[in-house]
Amino acid sequence: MKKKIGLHRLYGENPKKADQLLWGRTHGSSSRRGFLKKSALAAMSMALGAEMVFAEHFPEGMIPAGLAFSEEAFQLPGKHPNLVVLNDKPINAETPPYLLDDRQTPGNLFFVRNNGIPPKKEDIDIQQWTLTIEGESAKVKKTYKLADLKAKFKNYTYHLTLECGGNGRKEFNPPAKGNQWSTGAVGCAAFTGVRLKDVLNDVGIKPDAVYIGYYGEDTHLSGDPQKDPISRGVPIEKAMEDHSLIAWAMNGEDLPYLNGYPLRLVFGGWPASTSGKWLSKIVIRNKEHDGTKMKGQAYRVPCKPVAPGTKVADEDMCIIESMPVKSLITYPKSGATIRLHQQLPIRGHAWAGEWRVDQVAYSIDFGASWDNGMLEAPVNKYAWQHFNAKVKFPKRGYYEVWVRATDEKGKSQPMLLPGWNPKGYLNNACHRIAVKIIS
Ligand SMILES: Nc1nc2c(c(=O)[nH]1)N[C@H]1C(S)=C(S)[C@@H](COP(=O)(O)O)O[C@H]1N2
Ligand SMILES: [Mo]
Repeated sequence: MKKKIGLHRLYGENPKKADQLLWGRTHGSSSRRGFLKKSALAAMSMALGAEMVFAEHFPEGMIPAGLAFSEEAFQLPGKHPNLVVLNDKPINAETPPYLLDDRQTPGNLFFVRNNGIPPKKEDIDIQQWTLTIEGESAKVKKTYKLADLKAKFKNYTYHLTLECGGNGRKEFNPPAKGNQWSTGAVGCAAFTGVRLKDVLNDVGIKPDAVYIGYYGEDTHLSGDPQKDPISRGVPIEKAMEDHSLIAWAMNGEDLPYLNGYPLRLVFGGWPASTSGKWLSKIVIRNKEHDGTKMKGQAYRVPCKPVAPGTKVADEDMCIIESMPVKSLITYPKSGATIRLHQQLPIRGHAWAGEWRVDQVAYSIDFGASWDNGMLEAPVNKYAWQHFNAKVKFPKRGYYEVWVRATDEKGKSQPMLLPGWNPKGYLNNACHRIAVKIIS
C-alpha cells in the first residue's frame, strides 16, 4: 500500500520537475542550458558518492546511471529514501514506524509537512536572515539578525514532540480530504534556540496581547506573492511558556532544509502547524490571529462531538490546542516472525500533548487482556516517552501486538477511532503490528 515514487516514474512524468525536486536544479534560459548551480551539483555529488566531474555536460532531465539502475526510491533533499512521499507539490512525507525507533528522531527521518513552496535553498543566506517582531500589541517593532538572536538571548535545548494535527487522517470514514497520513507525521528531536518569551519581552508586550502569529519565507502554491501558504499561531500564554522556542538547530545541527532551515518556531505537544518554519516574522496580536489557515475549518474540530459525515458550520468549529495521548510501536517492524518460546522485545514511544503519559499497556489477544510495559520518564516536558516490553506468545500462529497509552489525566487511546471530524484531525487510535510465531 505504501506509495513510493521511484526515480524512473518521477523522471518519466516530468524530467524538469524531477531535476528541480532532486537537486534543486533550475533549468536556465537556453543560453545557459545544462548549467548546474553549485548547490545542485553538491546535492548530486552527495547522492552519487563522488563529485560528478563533467557535470556541466550532463544532460538536463537525465537520471545519472549511478542512480538509475539502483532500487533507490525517490529521495527528498536531506531525507531518508524510505520516507513515504504523500505529495510532491507541496512536499509531504511521513516516516514509517520502524524508522522512528530512535529516542531522538534524526533530521533525515523527521517528517515533512509543507503547505507551500519552501524558499530556494540557494537563496537562503544565513548571514542575512532576520526575524521581525511587530503587531498591534508589540510596544515597538524590532528586527533581529539570526546571529544577534543567538548571542543576545540565552540558548536552550529541549526535546520536543511535533505531530501534525492530521496524522492518522487516512483511517477516518467517511474519508477526510487532505494528506492521507498514516502514522508517521510525528517526531521528537532536540531543538536548540531561544525562548520565544525572552524575545517578546525584549520587544515589549502590551497588556492587551492575546495571541501571536507567524510568517515564513515559503511561498503560496499559486505563486501569488500576496498570499501566504500558512500563517498560524498560539495564544500568548502558550507563547510565554519556557519550552516555546525560536529554534535554529535540531539534534545539534542546523535545522534540515525541509524542516524550516534556518529558523523556526517549535511548540511541543501542540499541532505542529503552530510551529512556523522558515520563520521571518512574528506578530503580537490583540485578538486571535487571523492569518491563513486560522479561520474556517482548518486545524479545527467540532466544539461538540458530531456523527460521522456531519457538516459542521464554521462557528461550531474550535481551534485544536493540545494533541491527545498516543503511542507508536517502533520495533519490531509489523510482520515480524519469531520462534515459539522466544520472547519478543517490543518498543516505541508515547506522548500526550501538554500532559505526561502515565502508563503504556500491550495486548496480544486483541484487547481482551492487557499487560503493562516499562515506561520511561520524559527527558523534559513535551518530549515523548520511550517504552518497552518483552512479549510471550502461547502457541504458533498469527498475532497482533496492540499498544495503548494512558495520560496523567486518565485518558486512554481509543481502540479503533476517536470521534469523526470533518477534516480528519486528532486520530490517536492504538497502533498495532502483526507478528507470526513459528516453531
Ligand atoms: N512556514 C511554514 N511553516 C509550517 C508549515 C508550512 O507549510 N510553512 N507547515 C506546518 C505544518 S501543518 C506542520 S505539521 C509542521 C510540519 O513540520 P515539519 O515539516 O518540520 O515536520 O510545520 C508547520 N509549519
Ligand atoms: Mo500539520
